[in-house]
Amino acid sequence: MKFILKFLASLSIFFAGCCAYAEDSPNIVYILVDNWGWGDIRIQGGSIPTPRIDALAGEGMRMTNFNVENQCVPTRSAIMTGRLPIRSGTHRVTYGLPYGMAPWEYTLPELLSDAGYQTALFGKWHLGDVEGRLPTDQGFDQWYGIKNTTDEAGYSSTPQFDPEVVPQPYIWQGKKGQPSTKVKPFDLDSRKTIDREIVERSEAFIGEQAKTGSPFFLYMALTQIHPPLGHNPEFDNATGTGIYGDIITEVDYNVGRIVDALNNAGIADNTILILSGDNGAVTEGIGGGSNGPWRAGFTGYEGGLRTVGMVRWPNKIAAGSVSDEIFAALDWMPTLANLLGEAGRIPTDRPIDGVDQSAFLLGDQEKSSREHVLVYIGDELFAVKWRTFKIHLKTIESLWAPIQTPVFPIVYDVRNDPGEDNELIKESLFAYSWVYAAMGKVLTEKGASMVEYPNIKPGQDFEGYE
Ligand SMILES: [Ca+2]
Ligand SMILES: [Ca+2]
Repeated sequence: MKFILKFLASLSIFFAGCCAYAEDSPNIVYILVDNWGWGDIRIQGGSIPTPRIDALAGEGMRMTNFNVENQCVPTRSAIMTGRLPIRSGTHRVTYGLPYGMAPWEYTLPELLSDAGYQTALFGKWHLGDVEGRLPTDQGFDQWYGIKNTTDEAGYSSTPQFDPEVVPQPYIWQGKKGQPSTKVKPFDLDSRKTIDREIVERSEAFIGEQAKTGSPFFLYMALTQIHPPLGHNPEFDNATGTGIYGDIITEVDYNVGRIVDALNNAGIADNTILILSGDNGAVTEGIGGGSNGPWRAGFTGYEGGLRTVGMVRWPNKIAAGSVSDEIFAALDWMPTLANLLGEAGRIPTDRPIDGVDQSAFLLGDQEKSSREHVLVYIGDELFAVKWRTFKIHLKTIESLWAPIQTPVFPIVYDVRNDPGEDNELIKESLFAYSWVYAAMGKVLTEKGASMVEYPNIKPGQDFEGYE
């Protein structure tokens, strides 16, 4: 009897410590589409039909002012950590140099694992390519996909490629506690089918987890629409508009398959489903890609930071809602932790730049909890978005253009001037210069925080602040 009581007591401690919210814990599915422009979906003016994505948008909140970082790496680290990428040394894409998140960073999948979730990444990681910095070192129970950029699929197609200098890129897989292993070369052939493999693995994971009943986090990071352009042969000439239309059609189909998988498993109502891009569309040289009304992708203009963003949580987040409030990729980590009742797990020994948007998503608060976005390109601060204004300290017109620095920062009202061409400082003869002071407050606060907590350098072995 004594033994049984002791056993029961230890069980209750186990449940209290590990899975206090397990019964009500919603699953989380994050579908990330690469290089997706704000205007690449029909419901936001896209030229290619995207019926599944448009329908999904109608079942939750569509965010028309969803802001990401400027490139693949920083947006992914922002989602994972809730921290400005400049702080974690993940502010730009690098090739062949040490990079990625230090193991010390506390990631969303680590937080969810600690809260009793099963976690999986299928797709592109791009946050570190050495043992110790792989997905299974940063909170994922399992992964399948590519360590670095999708650009690597093109390496072996260049005639001078030398695998003695740069190893042939591979598709990898791994489980927590074990070294990741090679699956097959990542080249122009496997590039065409990797997204289908990502979707099939995601479907299987959803089905298995639904049966076990334990909550899960699925991070499905598609490789589309990133160059080199290639798609599943099933979508050859899907729209008659060229390869970009075929790829958009494939993305819409793949999103639809995940929506169906959640429905078929009977868990759609208990799943927070997030769909977003990671930076704006490439519009030059690839025959497609639309940033909608926003100016110039991969720059400090709105086309470089505003992308597709939507979230569905049936009966919790109002279906069919559309919001132009500022929301950032940085906000997901603290927001999800709060929605789950796990805010106590958010680290307090480091700055977290994401804000809790749970009240805003649940409709308890009309306004977003965020008023500004810092726009970095690499390690340089290009602009600050504040309320409806955008203040440019530096500008570039495209990824390949030179950087220009105005004497007085350029100010636009992006709500009334989405194309950012009506410069308010000159037009108003400095009447709008008070907006500089609003920016100054934000920058003073962030600057002080970066003095107290110095930014981690790319690839640095970092073990914590004193
Ligand atoms: Ca990208
Ligand atoms: Ca970690």
